[in-house]
Amino acid sequence: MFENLSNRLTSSLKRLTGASKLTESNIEEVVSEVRVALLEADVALEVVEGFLSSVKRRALGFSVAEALDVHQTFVKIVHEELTKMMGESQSELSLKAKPPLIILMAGLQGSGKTTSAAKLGKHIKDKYKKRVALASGDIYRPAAIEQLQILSDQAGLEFIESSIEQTPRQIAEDALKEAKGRLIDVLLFDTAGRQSVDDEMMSEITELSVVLSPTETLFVVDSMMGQEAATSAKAFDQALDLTGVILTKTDGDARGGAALSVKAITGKPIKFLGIGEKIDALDIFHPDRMASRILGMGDILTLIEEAETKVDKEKAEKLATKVQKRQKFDLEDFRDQIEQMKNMGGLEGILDKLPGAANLPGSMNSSMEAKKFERMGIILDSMSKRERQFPDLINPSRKKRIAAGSGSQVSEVNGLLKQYKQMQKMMKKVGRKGGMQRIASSMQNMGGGVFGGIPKGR
Ligand SMILES: Nc1nc2c(ncn2[C@@H]2O[C@H](COP(=O)(O)OP(=O)(O)O)[C@@H](O)[C@H]2O)c(=O)[nH]1
Ligand SMILES: [Mg+2]
Repeated sequence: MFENLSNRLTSSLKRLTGASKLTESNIEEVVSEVRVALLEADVALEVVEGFLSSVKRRALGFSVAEALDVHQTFVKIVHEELTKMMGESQSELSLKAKPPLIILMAGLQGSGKTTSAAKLGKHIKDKYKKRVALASGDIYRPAAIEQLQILSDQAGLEFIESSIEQTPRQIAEDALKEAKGRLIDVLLFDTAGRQSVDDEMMSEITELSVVLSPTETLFVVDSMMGQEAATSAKAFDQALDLTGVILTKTDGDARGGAALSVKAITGKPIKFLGIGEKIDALDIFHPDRMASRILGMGDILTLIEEAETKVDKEKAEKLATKVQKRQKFDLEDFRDQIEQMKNMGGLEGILDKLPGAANLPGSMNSSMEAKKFERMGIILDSMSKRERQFPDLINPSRKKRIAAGSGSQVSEVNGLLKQYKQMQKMMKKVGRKGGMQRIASSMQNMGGGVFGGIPKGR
């Protein structure tokens, strides 16, 4: 998300590099470029104007002495105002109510309600160690209930059955009873959507809201709708009193207008981002970190958290200790490393959060990268354990056998061994440094040339 905006903003702000002070005219010049950038990102006009007038007011208030580095000062102001625009602090779910606590999912058809219900359920189960159940009140869309059941199984959640013979109201009443009986902590209730906001849908979901009296009512909306997303959220909010928004499909949205408009227009915070189709493709929305990402500073904090939750910590620690002791880094370790990278969602998920990610060439094909890891795994599996422990054993005839066994070419086996050697060298170098640095650098190494263009921090 935000690639275009990020590029535009960083280049506009660079205009101030080297300026000796903030004046009405240089501020105006940058502000008018920022305005165009935001409008192109499809941020609502009223939001853009509000934002720019705060930025201008604050920038003009800086005296020369305070604004030692004009460019940095201005970036700081923009960062703070962007953060404010998206909701200031991160608003977690409130899970304190008496169980079963209800979360109601609302939104238009195809926005990602069903997918997000399962993602969110998994998040709550993993992070808060709660007993989570899913139930579906979507009796209109064919197989909507089955879809939720399948996702529920995938996520390892409980599922409360329902049937299209029932009314949504009956389903809600039954689900509530069943959740109590099964000692469920959190019940996520999925609902039907329509193509556009209409009275029937509104009265149905309002009725469900009365029956369920949810603690959280989350509006699920497709980020591709741009500022329209904020307008539809506002319509739902008037009927339902939303507690927050889940912005989906941000992985395919290069503009980001929705993320920037929702809070300002509805007053309701974005709580989560859908970042892909997979069950764990859900990010907690942090306005300040998002502002950093927009300004090309990268979102290292989220990256670290992901590394912490998704990488097998014990294995990572073991690996670090091993390398630290100047023992060896063999192909077994290399295989673990590749496995861990796959868990982190491959390069796609990582790249997006690194500083300067937006400046990467568009040709970066991350699904190709993911396939590359798959293939590397297969080649490594075709080696014997002994060969992985003692890579020097791998002579030309063994290479041929490994290539044949994994359905690859000898050149691919050579390529893998070369990458392993590079990684080994690098592991030795960074072995003593902190965990994150180690992970980040190993990833850079894995990506080979791909990462070459990323400027390191700022
Ligand atoms: N790429 C991507 N696809 C998503 C995301 N969230 C949902 N989808 C896809 O959007 C489609 C509609 O999702 P669904 O949950 O059925 O929407 P619903 O009609 O609101 O229940 C499905 O194909 C999902 O896989 C996301 O964050 N990223
Ligand atoms: Mg659905």
